[in-house]
Amino acid sequence: MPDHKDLLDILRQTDGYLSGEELSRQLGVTRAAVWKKIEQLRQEGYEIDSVTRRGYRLTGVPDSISEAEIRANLSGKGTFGCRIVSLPSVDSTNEEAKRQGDAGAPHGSVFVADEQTGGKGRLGRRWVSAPGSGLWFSILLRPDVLPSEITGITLLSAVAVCRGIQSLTGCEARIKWPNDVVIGTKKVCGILTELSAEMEHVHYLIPGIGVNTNNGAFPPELSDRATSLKMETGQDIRRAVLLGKILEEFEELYNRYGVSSFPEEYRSLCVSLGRPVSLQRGGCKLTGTAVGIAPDGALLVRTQEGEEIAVTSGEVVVQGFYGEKL
Ligand code: BT5
Repeated sequence: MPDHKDLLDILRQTDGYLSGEELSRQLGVTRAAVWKKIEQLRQEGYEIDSVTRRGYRLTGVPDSISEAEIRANLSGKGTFGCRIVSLPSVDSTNEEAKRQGDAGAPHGSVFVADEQTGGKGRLGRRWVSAPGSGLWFSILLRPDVLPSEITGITLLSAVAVCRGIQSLTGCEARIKWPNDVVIGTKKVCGILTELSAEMEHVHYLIPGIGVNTNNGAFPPELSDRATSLKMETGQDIRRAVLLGKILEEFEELYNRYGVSSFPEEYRSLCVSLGRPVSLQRGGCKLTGTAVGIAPDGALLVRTQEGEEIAVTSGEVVVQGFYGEKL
């Protein structure tokens, strides 16, 4: 039997038609075996044109997140994606990354799923992850740092997502501090970073990234605040291509900044800066203006009373976004 991936690779690398005979020669198998694999690929959604006496030609690729499709779209040096685990359904790709992280999976492993039955946001919130509608993935990192030194990773991941979206779709994705990627005033992506550590040592770190790609609609409670790349561009998005672009950007940024710092670009992409904001602190509501991002990633807010405070966690409402009031 020819390897599925080998056949697909040959078809991908060929512009015109390739005869069954040529394929069977290159793969070292019978023409009947080639035909069987072609049928299998068609069933997986690949469009393969066949013309008598000319042979086969790849004319369409499905929105598949199979390992083969993801590998075909990886362009980085190979650390991120050294191991790819692609699942049809999982509770949460972060949970899968933790399970495999505990079992020794290497730095740079990527876990991706078509559907999450228990997709998670921060603080126990739910992340809507319907089958096929988005790119849900987690990256396992094993940096040699203290738990206090990982303050840059969520911010760096957000920049990688913005760059990946921009390069694939041309959409100007921006960041709502700390972990939301937005297009216009709606959320297209959320990031949840989780950690396994002792006081003196990080075992592993998992940025989990969810990008809405092909959703046509959202549940009513999200319709004011959520959007998808398809809703913004009108185009069908191939998740494997988007994943390849995000991982390429992630690799470049990670090699430069590690987990403790983040690119200056974060500040120029951050829509929270310069806008009126409100937040809860010590049981009270504070309003003010977001004026900066500290080196440790905290949001600096000048309150109405003129005091400057550093916000390290929690929800910050930004005027004009998600249909929320200050
Ligand atoms: C986040 O939390 O935004 C982090 C989301 C991380 C999801 C990824 S997917 C891969 C990996 N595996 C996981 O299980 N999680 C990660 P937070 O800032 O707490 O925002 C959660 C809020 O966003 C919810 O309370 C909803 O209001 C909203 N929300 C839920 N699903 C959404 C969606 N698909 N698109 C936009 N907004 C959504």
